[in-house]
This record gives sequence, C-alpha cells and structure tokens, in this order.
Amino acid sequence: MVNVIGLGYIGLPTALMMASHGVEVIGTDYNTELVETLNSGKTTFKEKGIDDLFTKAVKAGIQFTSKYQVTDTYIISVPTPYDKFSKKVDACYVIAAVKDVLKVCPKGAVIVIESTVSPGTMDKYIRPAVEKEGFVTGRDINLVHAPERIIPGNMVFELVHNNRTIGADDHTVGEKIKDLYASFCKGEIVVTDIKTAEMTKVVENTFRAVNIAFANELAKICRHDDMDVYEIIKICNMHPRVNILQPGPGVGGHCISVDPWFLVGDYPSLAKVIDESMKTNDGMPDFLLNRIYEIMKDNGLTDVKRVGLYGLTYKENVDDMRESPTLQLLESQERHLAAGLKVYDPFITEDVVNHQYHDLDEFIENVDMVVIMVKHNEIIEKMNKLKNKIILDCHNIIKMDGVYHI
Ligand code: SAJ
Repeated sequence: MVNVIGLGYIGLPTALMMASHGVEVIGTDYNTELVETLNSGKTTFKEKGIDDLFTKAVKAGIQFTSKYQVTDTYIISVPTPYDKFSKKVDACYVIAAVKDVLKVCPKGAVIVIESTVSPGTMDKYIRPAVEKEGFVTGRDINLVHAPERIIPGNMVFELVHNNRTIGADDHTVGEKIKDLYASFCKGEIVVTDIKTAEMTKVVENTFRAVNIAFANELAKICRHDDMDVYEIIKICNMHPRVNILQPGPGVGGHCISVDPWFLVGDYPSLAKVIDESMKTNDGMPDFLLNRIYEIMKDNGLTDVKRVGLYGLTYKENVDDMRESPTLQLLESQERHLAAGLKVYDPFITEDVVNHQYHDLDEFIENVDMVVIMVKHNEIIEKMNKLKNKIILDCHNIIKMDGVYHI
C-alpha cells in the first residue's frame, strides 16, 4: 500500500493515477475539510480529466483520510512555501510531513519526496531531521526524491506520458520506486542520485524561465522600434535550430517564477543570466502597466476605471492564481495610482480582488479597453464580444484590426 501525503495539485492526481492502475492507495491530508470534500465524491480543483480519473480511482478503492498510515511506501507532495523577499523556499512542511511519517512507519520504509525543493535540501535539512529522530538513513529509512514534472492544464495526460526522474541513495530502492511509478507512467524513468534529481527539477524550470525572459526582452526591443515581435519569432522559429517561446504579461505559477531563484540565491556570483532573466520576467507587469497608460493616452482615455483586465489566473484554462501576472499588476497599480482597473476571470468564481466581475458581458459593458492577460479558451471563442473596444492583447490571440500588443 502507498500512503500519499498531501492531496493538492500534485498529490491528488498522483494518488488517483496510482489507484486507478491497481496500486492500493490511501491519501492523507491534514486539511479535514479537503478530505471531507473528497470523501463526499467531489474533486477540489478544476483540471482536464481529473473528474473521470477520480471516479476510476474511487471505484478501485482509493481512500482519503487525515491519518498517516502504517505502510512501507510514502509519497510526500506537500507545498513548499516561498518567501518573496528572501527568494528562498521553506521546506518546513516537507520536514513536518517526514517527521509525522517517522512516528508511524516501520523500519525499512521508503519516503519519496515529490515536492519541489531547492538543490541540496535533502542533505541539508531532511536527512538531518530524520537522523535527529534516531533513524539511520539507508538502513531504517530510505529517502527518495521523485520531482513532479506535470503541467497544470494537462496534468492527467502528462502524468502518464512524461519521462520521470527518481533520485535515490540506493539503486535497488530507486528501481523499486521506478516499478511503482511504471504502474501508470509510459515515459522513460531514469534512476539517479538524490542531488542530481533535485538539481534537474530546478534546471528544467530555469531553462524555461530564461527562454521566456528572452522572448519578453525581444518584445521590449521590438516595441521600442515598432517591430512585430510575433512575426519575427514566427520566422526565426522556422530555422531548424531555433525555438523561441512567447512573450507575455509576466510569469506566474509556483514553479517557473520561483525555482530559478534558488540557483541565484545559492550561486549569486555565478548565476548571472538566470538572475537577469528572472528580473526581466518579474518586470513585465510594470512594463505592461506603462503600455496600458500609453494606449489610454493615445485613445484619449483618462479614467483607469474604464480599463478591464481579462484573466486572473497565472495561465490559461486553470483556476490557479499563484504568482499571477494580473495580481502582480494590480499590486503595482496600487503603488502607482488610485486603484480602479476592472477584472474578470471565468475560472475565479469567488471575489478575490476589488472591481471584480463574474459575468463576461457585464464586464465588457463596463469598460472601454480590455487587456487580455490570460488566453482562456472562453475569450478565444467569444472574441466577437470585444468588437468596438480598445484591445491590448498580451498573447496575440485576438485576430481583429487595430488590436494593440505588448
Ligand atoms: N509563459 C510565457 N511564455 C511562454 C510560456 C509560458 O510567458 O512561452 C508563462 C505562462 O503564461 C505562465 C508561466 O510562464 O505564467 C509558467 O507557465 P508554464 O505553462 O510554462 O509552466 P508551469 O509553471 O505551469 O509548469 C512548469 C512546467 N515546467 C516546464 O515546462 C519546464 C511543468 O512541467 C512543471 O511540472 C511545473 O512547472 C512545476 O511544477 O515545476
């Protein structure tokens, strides 16, 4: 039996996937409300394919509880909070979960950490925490790091099809955990050591962050001399060895906007390109705010209350707002002038910011200018509703005359 600890964005789909592929799974979360919701037959967030997967897993016998189980395999996927100012990740929840596991687990148990941690965390914090409790790692407890790699919006597909990395002290233990993941994962599963696994996870997200920063920098260069960045990227990408990403209003989420800072924090005099890239991405909401003022001025619009931001989530077709560029922009706006920008997102049904709308038509009716912050399918399908509005499209998805871009 596998006890999955932490039933959030990663733990829940992982537990459901294993259960629906013949593994006996019990999911544990200290949030009793969340456990009750799952036990009442409902999932806790929106994600393509998750409801069907949930039904299959429940049929296969998955259970949800707040108690830690006595078993030989634990998978920990609890959040790793990130401090915006120190740019450091705090492994406190992971350590707390490991300590709780140690209270119940038999000798020889394997603890797999899926949560993203900064490179070196296992040796610096987790291993000492285990040994402080009187356990010898490698003998009484086997530690494994199996970083998750799935992308919100396509998690269920990617869980099955992505390649995976398993970092273990002991190769035999690594192979055993590889077999467990192979119950559902059709990708290649590489077994390596823990530090390498920690580093690969952060490096993958850093690669993407640096490449998004490059696209954002190109957008700024092109804006400066009135060139079409999308046309330029499209043509460059026809070269067999060029693959530029897309500029945008900023980088959100709890991964690409966070993980690369771990490398900057640990190697300040070495990680120069990464540092500049992160600053470029973090600066995009401010750049965009200036662009909004510029377009307002060009169109004789003086009242910021007549401008609406479409999209609050950090990217399209998910309900996750963590580090979202829209929230960053709203924060920045409050520093610069009286707040007033209107906001709407079809995925956010509760009130989270001022001047928020819950109906697309009503939102559009109350603004003269719409800024497309997030390319939800809804607005692609209903772009006709934007006719006669001033449009600033941060994703180049609105195919109409007179649309402004970043
Ligand atoms: N973005 C751009 N331009 C692009 C692509 C993305 O501005 O061309 C922005 C998005 O709008 C979003 C942010 O970047 O605000 C991040 O979105 P994303 O879709 O690139 O990635 P995440 O954060 O949802 O998920 C990433 C993935 N990592 C990589 O692709 C290397 C995923 O596989 C990881 O599992 C996840 O981080 C994680 O949990 O670490």
